[in-house]
Amino acid sequence: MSTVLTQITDELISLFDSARSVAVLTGAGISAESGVPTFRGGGDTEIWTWRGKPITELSSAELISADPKLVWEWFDYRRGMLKEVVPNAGHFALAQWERRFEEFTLITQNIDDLHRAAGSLNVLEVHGNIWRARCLRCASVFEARECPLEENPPLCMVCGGAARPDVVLFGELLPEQIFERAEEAAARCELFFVIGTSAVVYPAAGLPIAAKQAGARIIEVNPERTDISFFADVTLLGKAGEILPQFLRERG
Ligand code: BV8
Ligand code: ZN
Repeated sequence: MSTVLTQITDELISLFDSARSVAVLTGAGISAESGVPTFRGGGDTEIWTWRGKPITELSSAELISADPKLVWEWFDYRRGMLKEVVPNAGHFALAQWERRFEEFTLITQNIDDLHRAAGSLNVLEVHGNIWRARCLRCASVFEARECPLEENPPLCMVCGGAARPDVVLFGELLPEQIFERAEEAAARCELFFVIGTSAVVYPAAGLPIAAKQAGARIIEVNPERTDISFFADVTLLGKAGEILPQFLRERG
């Protein structure tokens, strides 16, 4: 049965201090305090829609084959929103955590590049990155930072072929090696933090379950309970930007 807390306890701090191997899974919630809209603003409110289409349709394998131009317009709209945002205290805390543990793996579902911008190095982007494009002909991956897009679709720098966003769409497989490393980290860690995710999108949402089965303690950070709260060891009800830095506070 999960312990629900609204602030960190000394017991949690000593668990944190004595850990050797830590893994973290983040979702849209960690970028909320940077002004990035989440997909489900929490609870079961309406899923994010654009031009009347839900994200599960806009970011789908079906639509990229049917109308790649519209998919690029959708991602260019989101790139426009991301252009001005900067990481928040939650992102910066995790960048500091990385230097604290013998073994630390940051697994993110976010495509917003904010963990890297905050200085995190070992980041597994299981759903890709919105600032990269991948060629449909030669599969080259390249940075595509111009926003708005100069041409739709952007053309491959290697072969001139049409490119697509280097993100994982619904109905598409995750990058194999990256997800394998995420599964390994979940199976090896002593502490598995689940931060700012509703944990409904698979297979990423299966990682906390795998970690629990491998004996890890599950610590959730979210202003709301989620689908994993029932098996988390601790649920810290609050905002990532306010809670995560507390783990680094001066020890008495
Ligand atoms: C696949 C990139 C094989 C693009 C994304 C098993 C069961 C059911 C369905 C499936 C299943 N297996 C596969 C599926 C289908 C599907 C799926 O899971 N569907 C869901 C909707 C049920 N999965 C897939 O399609 C995956 N591929 O399985 O391939 C296959 C192939 C063919 C057919 C079948 C299977 C691919 C999934 C990846 C899709 N791409 N992103 C883009 O961004 O547009 S997913 C995208 O949505 C995000 O990356 C993320 O993963 C998800 C959104 O979730 P969250 O990040 O958690 O955001 P959300 O808004 O929901 O929650 C935010 C939370 O933060 C809330 O709890 C809130 O309270 C909290 N919060 C708010 N403020 C704060 C905060 N927390 C802390 N601090 C705050 N300040
Ligand atoms: Zn190419």
